[in-house]
Amino acid sequence: MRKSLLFLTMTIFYSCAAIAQDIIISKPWMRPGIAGSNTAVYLLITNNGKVDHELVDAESQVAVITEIHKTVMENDISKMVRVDKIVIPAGQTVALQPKGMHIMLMNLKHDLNVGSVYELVLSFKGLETQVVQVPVKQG
Ligand SMILES: [Cu+2]
Repeated sequence: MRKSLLFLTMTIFYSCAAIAQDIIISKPWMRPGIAGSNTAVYLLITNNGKVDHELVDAESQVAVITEIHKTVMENDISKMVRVDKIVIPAGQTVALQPKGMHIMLMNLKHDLNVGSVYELVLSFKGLETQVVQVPVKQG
């Protein structure tokens, strides 16, 4: 009886640990920008889990509005479109990169200069939010 309880406790502990490590964010960076203008955050999202995960929200203190965007071609003109979520398939890495998906920071509250680092909070459906330190770099 006691043995099975211990086993159960350990099972719960290990499954929680596994979920917490499912999503790995790497290589975050963003372009510099001036107050009142827009800029974008780029990064890699790796899903080491066995189920698909979804990025559903992003927040930043440096911008009035933060949105998840993708870039689409329309009549040979590229334009940005807001999306509700980005699916990160199990075992895969999704790149947010220039000319592709990105986190859009709109109406910057102050200048973002090369060398500065700012927090970005990413929300994944059903997972803990992730706080990412994003350095400002020249693209
Ligand atoms: Cu955009």
